[in-house]
Amino acid sequence: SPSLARCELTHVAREPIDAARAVAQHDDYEHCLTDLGVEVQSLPPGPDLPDAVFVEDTAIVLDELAIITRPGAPSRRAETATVADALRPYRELASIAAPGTVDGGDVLIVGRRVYVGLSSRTSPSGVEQLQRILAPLRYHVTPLPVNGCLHLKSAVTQIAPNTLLINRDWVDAGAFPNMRLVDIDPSEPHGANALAIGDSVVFPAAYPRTRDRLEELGITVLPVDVSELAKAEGAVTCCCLLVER
Ligand code: CIR
Repeated sequence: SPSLARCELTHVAREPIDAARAVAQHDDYEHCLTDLGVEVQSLPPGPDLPDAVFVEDTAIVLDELAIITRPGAPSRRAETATVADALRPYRELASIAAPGTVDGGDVLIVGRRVYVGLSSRTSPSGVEQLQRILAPLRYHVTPLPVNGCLHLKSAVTQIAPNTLLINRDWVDAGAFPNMRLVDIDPSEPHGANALAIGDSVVFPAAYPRTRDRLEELGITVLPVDVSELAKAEGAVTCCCLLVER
């Protein structure tokens, strides 16, 4: 959105955002996905929806269906209509109803397990609705407290089979007893948000020390400069919804 500079902010201080630079960075991000063999379908900019670029928060896409969320920030609720239209050709749609709220950034799917962050954006009613929608599909929904960051996926994301990248200050590592955990470098607290596509991981260029840790494990890391989007409290998972076909 050309109004990105008016985005919601919760845990980071407002800094000037260069909208043109943000657009250029987003273009590079799209090219990175295209190079990985992803077919990118871009949605039109939302002039009055400052946070519209963060499409991840508006839907949860599973093999069986997509769930249109009800974002926790009222300023973001109108974002869902365009995303629902875009997903309808690919998935049956379910949705989260008032008063529940869910931001997709709070939803981490690992196999049949769906971890849901109880952040300032996602409410217990939203979690219950997810449980009701997903239990018949044999997904197990686990709510988790998150502290100090915007979303669960600010604190933990999947980077390889059975492997999570985590900032233990923001989420309890004990919630993932059977997974291999890779810690972010302590100097890069926002470094836990990585976007795994196939065998590669799209990752912010701003976190080289955490990147080194991933590469030491043999993971292919594709760095992208998302500095302007980071000023809007976004990172790499939040700018796309992955739909497997
Ligand atoms: C917000 O506060 O909603 C946006 N400024 C940032 C959302 C980032 N979303 C995400 O990481 N899933």
